Amino acid sequence: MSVNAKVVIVGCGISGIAAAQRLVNAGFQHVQILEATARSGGRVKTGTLGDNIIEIGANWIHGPSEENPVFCLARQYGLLEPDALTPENQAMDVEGHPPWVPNFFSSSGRKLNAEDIYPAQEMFLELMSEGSKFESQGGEPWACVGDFIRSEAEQQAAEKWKDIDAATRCLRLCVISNMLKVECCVNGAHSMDEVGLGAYGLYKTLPGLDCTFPGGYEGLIKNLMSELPSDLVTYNRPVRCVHWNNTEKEENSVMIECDDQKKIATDHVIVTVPLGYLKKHHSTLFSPPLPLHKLHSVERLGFGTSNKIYVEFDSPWWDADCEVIYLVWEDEDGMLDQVPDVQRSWIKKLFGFTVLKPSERYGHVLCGWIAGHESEYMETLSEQEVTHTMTQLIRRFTGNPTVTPRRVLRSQWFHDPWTCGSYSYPGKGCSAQDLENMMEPLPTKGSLLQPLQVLFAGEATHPCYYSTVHGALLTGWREADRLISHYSAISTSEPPK
Ligand code: 6YU
Repeated sequence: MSVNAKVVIVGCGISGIAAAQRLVNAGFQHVQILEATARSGGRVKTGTLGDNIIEIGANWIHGPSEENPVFCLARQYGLLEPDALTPENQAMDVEGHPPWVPNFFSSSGRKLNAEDIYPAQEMFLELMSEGSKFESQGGEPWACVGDFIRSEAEQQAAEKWKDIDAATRCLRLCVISNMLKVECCVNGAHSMDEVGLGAYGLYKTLPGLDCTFPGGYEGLIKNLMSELPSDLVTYNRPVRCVHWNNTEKEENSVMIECDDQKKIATDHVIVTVPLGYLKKHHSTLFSPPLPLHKLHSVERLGFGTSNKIYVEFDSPWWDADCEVIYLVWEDEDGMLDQVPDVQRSWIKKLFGFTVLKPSERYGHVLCGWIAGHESEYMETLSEQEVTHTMTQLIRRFTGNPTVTPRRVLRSQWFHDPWTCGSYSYPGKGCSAQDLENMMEPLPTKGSLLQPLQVLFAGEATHPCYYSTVHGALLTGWREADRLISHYSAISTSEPPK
């Protein structure tokens, strides 16, 4: 098939690249990507800390197994380590919670005994799994995951832990606060009080123990880009407005207006901008504006911030087999995942660290995780202030007043003007219909206008793999396939010449 229709793709993240790849391979002759920044990859972004390769954006392949297209591509390009390729690794079903070896430290400078903590962790994970089953019931009687967890945990703690000493019970409830902060990072939400319980179960996990790219996630982007024509992407070309239902010019129904005033006429546009950007700029990005039902879904879906703070040390203060470090604040009651005074105590939102492995490759590097408004505030501080606060934090939790990081580096996704946060989650009152609305092309079905003028891809448009790289990639393929089917239907219905 050779298709002459013009397609413009807005955004050169994984979804935009995937859409372009599929269209070019199907014979579309006029495909163009307009990217606001100077690089491809969007939220797949690899950087360095000293000599180490680190991920500023996406970290893992979630569920690396046959059904995951990111895994299959990474394997095809030879980007993964042998461990990740084994059938055993692919078969492990951990439901999004990898069984990492933990170390627990407390705000009084003690290393906690894991046995004291496990009952709280176990209870929390059971509740989270229960929470994901509310899908069809609208979440009643709880609107959000936070309320559900608190209410159930309080009741269960009163029953199950009634015979244990008050200090251990109190500590376990502090562990629940810590676990809620972990979930804020996993979900990219400010608080689990903002994550809707009714739609929480929409997210689906794939089998396979999460794995990383030893050479960096961007290796995937580079390989995909090398298969596309080199002039397909125009960098540093932000799109200001998509004029659809364009009546000024007869041939093309869409006119793309760029920040530099350049205008590009096209038949179709695939918009892949992040939901955070869409929330902020939808009123100027589309003319005519988005239909109300679509707009309401853009508003109902959540898009928060989850940031990383990498910290490198000369020597480890954690166990050799440790894969994740949890920092438990002992003065927190009420199972809260938000700090009362963001400016003074933002650091209390950092749940802890994942350990970069193997140490032979990375040395002693930790990745700290912090979500929410606290994380957005952290972005406004100077590097020295962040380093100082991290140093104080680690000294306090280890009880070692001399431990000093060698280097610190943090991400700043909220202040990235083309992303405005990290990834999407189902907000309160959200349902599967909102994700359907997100992916619905314009003009909507039933209209007599030129069909498929504006199509929507990007992680926040996937019905069950939102917030992930594989979800984003699949949405790019989905929208390309929509156009491919459209043109194959036209070509088969044309009378023979
Ligand atoms: C994953 C992971 N991961 C950590 C962090 C982040 C994300 N994700 P893009 O934004 O890439 O592209 C859009 C482009 O558009 C971009 O280049 C812009 O510059 C451009 N643009 C914008 N405006 C424009 C304009 N006006 N004109 C022109 N261009 C414009 N995913 O699989 N594994 O470990 C993580 C993580 C810190 C920030 C992640 C992870 C999310 C992915 O990175 C993300 O989904 C995709 O890269 C998005 O691709 P895209 O093409 O859609 O947009 C149980 C349960 C609960 C549910 N959640 C559980 C899942 C957990 C998700 N975990 C993520 C965790 C981490 C650590």
